[in-house]
Amino acid sequence: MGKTIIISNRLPVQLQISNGTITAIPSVGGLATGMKSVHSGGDSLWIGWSGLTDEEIPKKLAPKIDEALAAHGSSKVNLNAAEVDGFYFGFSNRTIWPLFHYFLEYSEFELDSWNVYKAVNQKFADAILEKADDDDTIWIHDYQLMLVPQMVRDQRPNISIGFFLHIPFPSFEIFRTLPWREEVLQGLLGADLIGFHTYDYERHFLSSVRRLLGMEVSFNDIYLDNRIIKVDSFPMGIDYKKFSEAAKEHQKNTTAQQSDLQQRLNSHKKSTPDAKLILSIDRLDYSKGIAKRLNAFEYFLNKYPQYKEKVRLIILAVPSRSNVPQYQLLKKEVDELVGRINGDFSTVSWTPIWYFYRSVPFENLIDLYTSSDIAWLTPLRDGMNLVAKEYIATRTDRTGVLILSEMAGSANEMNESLLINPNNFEQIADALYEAINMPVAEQKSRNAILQKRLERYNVEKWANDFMSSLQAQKDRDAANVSK
Ligand code: ADQ
Repeated sequence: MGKTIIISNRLPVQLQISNGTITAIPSVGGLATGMKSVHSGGDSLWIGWSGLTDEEIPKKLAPKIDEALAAHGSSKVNLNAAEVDGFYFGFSNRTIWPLFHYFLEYSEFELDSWNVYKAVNQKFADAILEKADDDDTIWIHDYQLMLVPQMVRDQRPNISIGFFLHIPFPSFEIFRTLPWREEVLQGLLGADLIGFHTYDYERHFLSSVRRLLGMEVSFNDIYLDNRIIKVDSFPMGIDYKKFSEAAKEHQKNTTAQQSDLQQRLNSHKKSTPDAKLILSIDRLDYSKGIAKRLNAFEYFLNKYPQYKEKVRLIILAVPSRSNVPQYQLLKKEVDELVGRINGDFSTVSWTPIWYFYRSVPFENLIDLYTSSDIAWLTPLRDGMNLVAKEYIATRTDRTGVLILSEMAGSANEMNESLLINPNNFEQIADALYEAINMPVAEQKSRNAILQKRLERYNVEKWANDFMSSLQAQKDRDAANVSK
């Protein structure tokens, strides 16, 4: 049994350089946590970009960086500023991201950035090939690396390769507009197993394979001349225990131990006992529907004016991809909307929206989840949306209402939440009304079911299911060859 090689755009560690010393800090993100059961001990390696361009790494420190990463089972792919620009900010985030989230009008089809994407994918493939043995298992992640599976397959025809897409795969009618659609599909088909969050994404992908490449597809198998590729859905979970235990600990905090944020949230609740806190947390991304959500909130305040001075919307937006013009425009739009709505509705004792544009530490995330009566997530498209799952996991007394867009992958597994169409303001305003007035017993019975499901299908199970399925695929191939 060989080793496992995981490959993603970014490594699960962050490098910090100060005064000539280097520290590698493990990331706490969902993927890094999820892969813990796969990426542990000495039998796995994670390959990815370190987050620093060649220009940012002082030459004499380069060997030390490699050592620091190796201590975390990681190895870096070197990228210069021009490569990051064309591959990451260019093709990945100006072409694929908008297209796969159905923002066709934002999608740029630039030959130059496509060429950089190809070249950088080859760099990632070369990094794998340099480290991989034939009996290794390779797990490639996400939309930045869709050509890597075939690039590896070309050199190592028998190696086991899995690919997982973290974002939606769009319907054929959208996907077909991509000038390099066949190349992208062929790149993915280098894998033995291709995983998506939902059955719909899987179906869209199979339909594109059939219609654009004319390949034989049966159920969820794609037949090539010499091998069979399996396509399946693996809905990603969260580290349930981490969130629920942090919430339990958090509730034990004495006032002195509480963070400034927790104290403020609590004092707000004490001063206005029938007040409701509505929370939304996302990266600042147009796919998350933040601007529409603000407009819908204004609509709600006008439709149900009795909740003025009673509800407060907390918007926590993490800065993201601020080099891409669409993200800069969105930032401006959200800033202006928050300013206008607060200007129109505020009173001396009430500001309807608290808006934070930053990333917050884990403790504060828990403060927000545990203090909010309602989580309100309205993505226009979202591969999965882990925030919805994290909110439910922290509700240890089972109170709290989740209002979730039906366009999020997680909506498939969270039917007990209030599902809404993010474009339907009437329905959203009514869902907010329903959430505010939902009896506690009903909140608890809905959340009990959700929690049970999330606890069971946690992120570790997700990673293990994917790996077992890849192993089964390898065994099936071996059996076919020996026939
Ligand atoms: P994202 O688009 O980043 O992920 P999401 O799944 O919601 O979206 O994950 C965001 C993560 O960031 C959550 O774990 C959340 O706790 C954290 N986070 C958000 N705001 C934060 C803040 N201000 N401070 C600190 N932490 C914050 C992509 C896809 C998703 C898919 C995931 C996983 O777009 O659809 O669910 O990958 O596959």
